[in-house]
Amino acid sequence: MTEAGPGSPPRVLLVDPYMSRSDPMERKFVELYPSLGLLTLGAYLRSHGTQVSVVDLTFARDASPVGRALRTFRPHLVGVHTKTLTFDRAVEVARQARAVGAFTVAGGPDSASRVDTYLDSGFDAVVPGEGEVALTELATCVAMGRDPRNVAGVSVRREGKTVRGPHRPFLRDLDALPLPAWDLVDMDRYLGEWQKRSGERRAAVLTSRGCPFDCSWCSKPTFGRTFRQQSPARVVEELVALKERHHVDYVRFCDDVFGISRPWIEELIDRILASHLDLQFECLARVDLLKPDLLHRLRQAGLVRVYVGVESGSQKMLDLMNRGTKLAQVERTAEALRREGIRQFWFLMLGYPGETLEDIEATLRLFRRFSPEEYSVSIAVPIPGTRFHTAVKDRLLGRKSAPTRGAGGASLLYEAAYPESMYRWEQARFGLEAALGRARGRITPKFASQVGHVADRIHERVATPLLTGKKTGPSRAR
Ligand code: B12
Ligand code: SF4
Repeated sequence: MTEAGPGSPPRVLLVDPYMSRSDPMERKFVELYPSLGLLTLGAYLRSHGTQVSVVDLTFARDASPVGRALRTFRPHLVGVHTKTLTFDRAVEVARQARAVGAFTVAGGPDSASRVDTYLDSGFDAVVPGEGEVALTELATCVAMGRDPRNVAGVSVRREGKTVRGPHRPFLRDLDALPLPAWDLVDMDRYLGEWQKRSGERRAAVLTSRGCPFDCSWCSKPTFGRTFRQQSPARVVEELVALKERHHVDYVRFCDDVFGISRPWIEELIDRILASHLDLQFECLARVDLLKPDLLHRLRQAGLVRVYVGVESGSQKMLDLMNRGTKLAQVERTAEALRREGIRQFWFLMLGYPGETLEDIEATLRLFRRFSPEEYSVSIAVPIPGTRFHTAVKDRLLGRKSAPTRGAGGASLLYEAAYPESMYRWEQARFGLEAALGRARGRITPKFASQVGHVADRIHERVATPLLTGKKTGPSRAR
């Protein structure tokens, strides 16, 4: 292991193994931002006297920058950010790092939900929760040559068994975290890519950690059901820094749910307006929180696009998912968004247990009625650790999850009410509805109605009997 002398600071190399070039679908669909987890870890480590370098493979042609950094920076510890999609590359980075004597640590959503797999695959340790303090302590411990097994929040292997360090409490005060270390990655490259794609210089900002809601299919391995947020003043400080240092003019708020507290969001709006930042922004929010008067104020502050988890047009399904939202709230929000001219991106889900073809029809009707500008309709993925997974674990099909969001790509992973081909067909029907919605103004309403009518007949008379062996009820009114 590379030893640190007394007084010489630990050297930590952080790696994001995500490579946007490796998959053409990814390049098309994934919006590129540097990992906020790594930028915050980097900033925190530095503020505690650690030397930090980051290898971000997002734009790399191959993984050779890792080897170069190992040779020139000679880290004591190599920390790898993990997502399911990048598992193989993460393991390869760990192999290279261990070969030069560095201690290897995995952190981030994938390793948080399968600690043993990462330890089995050659990592020396996993930090399954919040990383800032745990990694800082671990780096010092490793650089001093001490045994890391007692560092809180760290899991290691001893004699073939996983040893979990003591429990590490979550950070209480997110305002105490330094600003993300944007200088550790190639921000100009990210912003330049955005400028080419959309004309804006876009950056990601996180104002809170965790989510207090409890949807049955949602996996929250890192922050669980905790909820902590920065003060509105601290958020604006970050926005100002992005504007001044990187000329950012568009922000994606990456919170699981943006603006959970009404007084908080009102204060943030006041501060954004008072600081004359002239930024546009987008966020992900819940229909029960997006009241029309709030949306009006958010638009004045710069909100131009919202991701909303509509999920289903059937109240029965929303209740089964423990979503905690009402169809009336979906309708109210969709109308208000349209009135305000804010783009809406709907997340919809098919195949959740209990869903019938009638429920899918209800979702399609809702979709047709509001015609959101953007949408994704995915097949429900039972993620280990969720109530949904527990409910279907005897019916799992033994396939691997495809962890993409892209074109609703994930396969059917459990024995649902209908075969996967039926859900694929339903996805195609949403695609047709979306295309008809987009063509509005260019084709006559009569033509759109005729096309829809033909598609409905095919659905009722051909597709449903063929794919499910069942007949559907009477056709829907268009
Ligand atoms: C914002 C976001 C995005 C943004 C920005 C991504 C980015 N570059 O960071 C966009 C929209 C681009 C995106 C894309 C994707 N995302 Co995303 N995304 C999120 C989201 C909502 C927040 C991530 C975030 O910033 N968190 C805040 C930071 C502070 O937390 P963190 O990253 O977890 O880091 C902390 C700890 O995990 C730990 N930690 C993290 N890394 C490391 C490393 C070490 C060594 C250590 C010790 C600790 C440590 O310490 C950090 C600080 O406490 C999460 C959901 C969530 N709540 O986490 C999903 C999530 C991370 N995304 C997910 C997925 C699947 C994707 C995509 C693969 C989807 C796709 N194909 O279209 C792509 C991959 C793109 C990429 N560059 O990696 C999944 C990952 C699931 C999995 N097991 O892999 C998540 C968990 C959502 C979900 N539940 O499905 N995403
Ligand atoms: S789906 Fe969204 S609102 Fe529901 S628990 Fe997960 S993060 Fe929270």
